[in-house]
Amino acid sequence: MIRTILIHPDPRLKKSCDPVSEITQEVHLLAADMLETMYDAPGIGLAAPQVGVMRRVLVMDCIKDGPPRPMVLINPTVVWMSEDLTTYEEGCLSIPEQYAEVKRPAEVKVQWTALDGSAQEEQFSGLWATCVQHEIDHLDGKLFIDYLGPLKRQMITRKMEKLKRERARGV
Ligand code: K1U
Ligand code: ZN
Repeated sequence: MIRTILIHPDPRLKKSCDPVSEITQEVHLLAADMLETMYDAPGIGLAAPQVGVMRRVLVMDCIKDGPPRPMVLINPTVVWMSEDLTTYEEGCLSIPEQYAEVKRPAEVKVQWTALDGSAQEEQFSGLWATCVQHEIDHLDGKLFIDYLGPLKRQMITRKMEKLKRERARGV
């Protein structure tokens, strides 16, 4: 089922999420819905708070060409980050059609729990590293615009407020 993606500003996008304590059928359904929602958008990642669920779950697939690699990360934590940084022009499904350069560690090692309950660890680089950090930020109530200066952040927030007013009026 495709879920509705929350648009900034929304208080749920500013809150830190709670860890998943047990991988229930509900978590399996959430992950399946999040992947469907992400591919439909389309996007390369999605975090549970973006669909209004305040749990530490994210999905991503940064494969551009070739067979898809849908990933579900439960309770992800960054256990190592590279000193070298990389800049990427990021977007966000909760901030449609707005893009800005964000500087982040070029490589990160992440540990998480998979849907089958197994412990996982992987070192990400390139777009995968940028995406996983963007999604973990969502789980901590942080958006990519929080890395920008106050003027640019305010300008984007005003555009999103206008977009939400228009959508509410059915424009
Ligand atoms: O979390 C999100 O809002 C999803 C976001 C992830 C992301 C994008 C860019 C850098 C870091 C993280 C998106 O997927 S925005 C859409 C997007 O980037 C895209 C859409 C279609 C094809 C390729 C990329
Ligand atoms: Zn986002």
